[in-house]
Amino acid sequence: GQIFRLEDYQPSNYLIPEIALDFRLDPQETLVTATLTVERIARAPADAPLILDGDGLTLEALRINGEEAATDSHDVSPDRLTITRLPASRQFELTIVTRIAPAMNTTLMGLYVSNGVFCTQCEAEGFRRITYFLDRPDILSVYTVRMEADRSEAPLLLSNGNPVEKGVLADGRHFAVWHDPFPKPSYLFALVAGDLGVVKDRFTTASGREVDLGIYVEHGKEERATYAMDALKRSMRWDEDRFGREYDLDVFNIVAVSDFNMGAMENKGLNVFNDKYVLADHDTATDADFANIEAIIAHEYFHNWTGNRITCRDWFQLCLKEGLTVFRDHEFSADQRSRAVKRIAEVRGLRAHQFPEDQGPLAHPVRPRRYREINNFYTATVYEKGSEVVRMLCTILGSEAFRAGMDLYFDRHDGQAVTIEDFVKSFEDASGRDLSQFSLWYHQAGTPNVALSSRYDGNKNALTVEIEQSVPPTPSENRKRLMHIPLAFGLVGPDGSDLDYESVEGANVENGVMHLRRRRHQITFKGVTARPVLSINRGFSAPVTLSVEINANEQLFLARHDSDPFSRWQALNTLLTGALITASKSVRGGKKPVFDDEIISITADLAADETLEEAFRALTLSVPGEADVAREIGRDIDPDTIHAARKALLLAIAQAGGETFRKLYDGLLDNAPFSPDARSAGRRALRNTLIEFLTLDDANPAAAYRQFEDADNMTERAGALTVLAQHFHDTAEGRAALAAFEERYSNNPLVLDKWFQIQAMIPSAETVSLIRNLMKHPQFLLANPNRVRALVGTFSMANQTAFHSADGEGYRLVAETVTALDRHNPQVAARLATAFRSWRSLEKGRREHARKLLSEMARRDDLSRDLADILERTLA
Ligand code: B3K
Ligand code: ZN
Repeated sequence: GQIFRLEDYQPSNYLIPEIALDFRLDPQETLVTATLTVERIARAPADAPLILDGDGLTLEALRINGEEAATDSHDVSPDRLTITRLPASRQFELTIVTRIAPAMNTTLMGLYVSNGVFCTQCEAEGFRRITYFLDRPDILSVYTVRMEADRSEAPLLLSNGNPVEKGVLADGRHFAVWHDPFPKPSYLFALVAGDLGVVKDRFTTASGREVDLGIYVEHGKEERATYAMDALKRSMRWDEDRFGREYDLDVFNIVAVSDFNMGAMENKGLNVFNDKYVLADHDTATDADFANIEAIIAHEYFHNWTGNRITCRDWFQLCLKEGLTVFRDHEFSADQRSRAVKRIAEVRGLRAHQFPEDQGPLAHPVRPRRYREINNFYTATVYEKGSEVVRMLCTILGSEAFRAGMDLYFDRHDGQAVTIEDFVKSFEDASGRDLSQFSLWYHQAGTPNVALSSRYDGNKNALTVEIEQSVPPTPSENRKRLMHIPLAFGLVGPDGSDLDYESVEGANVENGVMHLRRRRHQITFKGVTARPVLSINRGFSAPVTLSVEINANEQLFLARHDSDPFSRWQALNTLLTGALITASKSVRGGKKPVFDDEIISITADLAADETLEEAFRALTLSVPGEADVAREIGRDIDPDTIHAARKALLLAIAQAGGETFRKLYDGLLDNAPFSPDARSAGRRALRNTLIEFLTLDDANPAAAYRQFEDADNMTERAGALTVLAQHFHDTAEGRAALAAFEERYSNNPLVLDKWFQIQAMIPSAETVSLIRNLMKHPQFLLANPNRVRALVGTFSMANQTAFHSADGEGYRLVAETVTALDRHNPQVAARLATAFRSWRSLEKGRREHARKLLSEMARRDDLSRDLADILERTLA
């Protein structure tokens, strides 16, 4: 397949300042008439051909300046329309008529039908499935969209921008016209037509613009969209307060659809959402669902400035909008909830998803230099590491200079399609700092490692820290340059508060941050009056791995006393991970795992410490996952031994917690009516963490079953069901709870997804056949991405023992699903296939099973470009 390279970027010879689209909507056969104002740029030769992108299109008619185009003036295929004979004038009009079949479109890219609703998804390259176009983000056009449809099938007709006209037509049809005054790239085009219910509200912007807000959902589900509406209004206000960014149209609409390839899409003025990220009430959604809805509503809304008003020059610049917008939504959630808890969750997510990507065959820089299929680059690296890079920029510059840089960026580039270089330059110019070494974070793949040791000289009152950075090699990048790594730190004194120092040499140290720029630094702090414990990478200021020479006592000290809550959690997490690695080695050697009493007791102590917020205590009590431990072990992994070690640790904590945990659990029960706020969610999180220990300590499912039955909200109901499925799936209680849940929610596919998910995680030799059966469940549909992700996606990502089962049957299940899915929906198939990305780090038997299946899949000659690309890179 063709490889696209950053260095080959060429500006287009033609621009399309305006486009009028006319849709005769029909599920089987939709006619699309696109009228383009085309402009040849001044320096292009007059005979430059106009090459328009298509994807599976049928051309019905082509007119140039209103005249039918001669057959020898152009060359057409489903994937391309090349016009070689064009008017001599620099500006002319093209009319293109195409015919498409939305109901047959299973890829969920372009125009398709979901549950009877016409909707579109154009990012990255879906617009070319609607009409021939210069389908690239640096072509910005003003859109006018006219839609015509059956009035009873599609009473609602929406597109980008503001509504301008509507009316009734003959034969039970009607039409609407929308106009978007802001020039935009084709990937932000959207249309929705169908019969939906709506929640309406209003928002007045800081400068007094009245905005009509609408969230469209299936009839009867309107109540469940009220939380999303609230989150939207809070997002709009926050972007004004924090970044000075106001909304710019008279309407802002969100539509929830049930068939969607990802979370949501930021189309200008018309966001389209996976209904999973809109619909919530306490009976059907967990606190995690509420938090996700809040974050994704905010994310898509924030794109209006970071992505839409200022967009990407080309798809290599994807992180320009995604990394930045993730940073913005993280900050929003941190302000709405607990900053420390949010930060810990972000770092756990980064380590679980981005680190394995960066450390495996699919590693790529935050700004990639080449791709075969751009849809495979909507990755944790582009999004999450991209956000970490922006966070570091903020740490390095300080929040004032950071804000000045953002303001300059908005000022300078509003209405443009730009690059990462333009973005970084705004910060250089606003702050007067040289960010060239810092920019390597965008260009160099791999997770840097920082090795560190320290010694204290009591006679001289001096602490000396030796630091060395290294960046591991990644595919096609062997030699790495030295990075600028900002490490926030503290010198924690004997009473737990940070010690001062008089002077420092060996590196630039300011505002509690060491700036590493060389391979090695020897940093000496003078005037340190007592022996400190070094707390390093506070708040996870840099996305690196650490190799620190620090003994367990110092780590325990930090877990109890560090003033930075993130670092307290991190210290404990490091201890627990270390204990699990040692324990799994014991298991592998046929020995019984043993755990240090101190580690067990501190975990129990922190959980019970009422001076800490409940959500934080729940996090300290969540033992690192099996995948976290596997990642730290890094090679020759045997998931069964990790599972056994972790189970032993859970038991040890459960027994140590005993009565204390029971009292704590009972004390957290409150009779207040349900509220999704952070504090209440924290209490539920802690209860859910405790119930696992209580049932393990009892060796009996009764307590979890009671919670399952008594729960008045989904968080506690699903939490209890998870514990039952994880540890007691073959007991009467386990079976009864699963059956009751299925029965209660049999008509709600989004909730049934939780039931699929919880079963997909059962650590049992029977799980593969259980999943094969569940795939025959009447509510399971291979065509629906949410169902596939809930059942097979969860299995591959969150069931270490069964997915990696020693006989290779887990791999076979996923491989078969990927192959079957690839024929309908290549994007989701390719994403599912990334579950194999760490196959080389497994022990030999499993590695061989994975290699065989991957090679078999790769040999097929009917693979999509999406899947072929993932398989090829995974095997390379
Ligand atoms: N920009 C979209 C993602 C599009 C994915 C295309 N394969 C959602 C988001 O990041 O906000
Ligand atoms: Zn985004």
